[in-house]
Amino acid sequence: MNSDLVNSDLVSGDLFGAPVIPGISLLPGFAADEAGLIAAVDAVALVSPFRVMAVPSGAKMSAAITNCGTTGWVSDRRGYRYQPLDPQTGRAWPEMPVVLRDLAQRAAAQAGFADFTPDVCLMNRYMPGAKMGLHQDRDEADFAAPIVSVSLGLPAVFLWGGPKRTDKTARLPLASGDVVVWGGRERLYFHGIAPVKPGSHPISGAVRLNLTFRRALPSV
Ligand code: MD3
Ligand code: FE
Repeated sequence: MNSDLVNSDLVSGDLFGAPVIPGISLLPGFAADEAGLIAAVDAVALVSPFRVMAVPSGAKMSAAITNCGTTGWVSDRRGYRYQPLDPQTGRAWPEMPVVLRDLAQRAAAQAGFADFTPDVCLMNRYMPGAKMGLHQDRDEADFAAPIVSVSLGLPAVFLWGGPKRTDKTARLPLASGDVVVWGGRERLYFHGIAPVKPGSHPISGAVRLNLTFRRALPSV
């Protein structure tokens, strides 16, 4: 499935951002203010630093993560969950910066999700060689809400599978400033990130950042 996917298949099909593939909208370069967004990430990381988390097997993830918003995604030997306190600081996660929330809401609206109210932004930081294995995002309460993904810094190849782990994966290059909105049934598809290639980005240096805006807790 998806074996013939190319970048242009995902580009919004009309001026109003209606997706060609239901449930997915690629908005190339939508995150234009890379410097302002990276500065907002840096401010969050001053309060809740990026850290490498363990997964239930005991292995370490290869990307470092942090969160902002009213809750945050965490992983440890006990499993995956959202929790309101940063386990490393014992304090609330930092508030979601307005420039980040505003970007996510504008991207969601462009993709047809007018009332997206994210309560968390999960931030992934990849050094060259870091990757993310195929997985589903299913720790959120409401799969009807989309996930808005913002890529900054070094480019990466996004691996996009299907509803089953064994489904064939397509490769989609993601550049700094690209935004993808995932909704509909594709919201639960397997996906991952190929090892990030060495390189340097003028603002982030040898780092790729990915921000995913999510609705983790029930909205009612
Ligand atoms: C498709 N992050 O944090 S973002 C993750 O680039 C994650 O760091 C990757 O997968 C990254 O969970 C990919 C794009 C993305 C995020 C969530 C999705 C694609 C998705 C959820 C469902 C389907
Ligand atoms: Fe994911």
